[in-house]
Amino acid sequence: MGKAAPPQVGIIMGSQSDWETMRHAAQVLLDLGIPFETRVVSAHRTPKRLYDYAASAKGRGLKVVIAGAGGAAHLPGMTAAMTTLPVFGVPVESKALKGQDSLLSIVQMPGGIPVGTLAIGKAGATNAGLLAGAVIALMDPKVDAALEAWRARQTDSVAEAPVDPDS
Ligand code: RP5
Repeated sequence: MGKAAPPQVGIIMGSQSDWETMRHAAQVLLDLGIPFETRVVSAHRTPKRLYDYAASAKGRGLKVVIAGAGGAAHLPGMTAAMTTLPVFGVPVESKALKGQDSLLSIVQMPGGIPVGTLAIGKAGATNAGLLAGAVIALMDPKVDAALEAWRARQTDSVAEAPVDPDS
């Protein structure tokens, strides 16, 4: 059996509870045939794990990091502080403030340390996967074709007129 391809995208999240959201980024990468890894890395509960992950990401061959977190969501920003890889931040919907806290924590980065911030929740995770795919597609024609096909399937799936769900 051949060796598995090394991951090109790292999907990290602050907690196991974020996986329900972040799995939508993983699904897009699976659809596009991009090898990726998933890790729970908390800026607050496992700061050393975060340091080690971010500091080693580029050297290990990752091209993009997708970081999802909720509440006081420091994970994407702290990751971006320690790597020059593109970092896409996904605000996870929090219970108390519906993810507005997550969004504001992630989006308001100081100039010089960029995080590409997505929408709150599933849409943001899906789009983070697509943006990571778009970055990899610049270097990989197979992924480019898969991304074009993904978008074409989506277009084809949109009905011309609404259907009554009861019929
Ligand atoms: C953040 O706190 C995580 O990213 C998560 O969204 C939130 C809640 O974490 P749990 O208490 O569910 O582990 O660090």
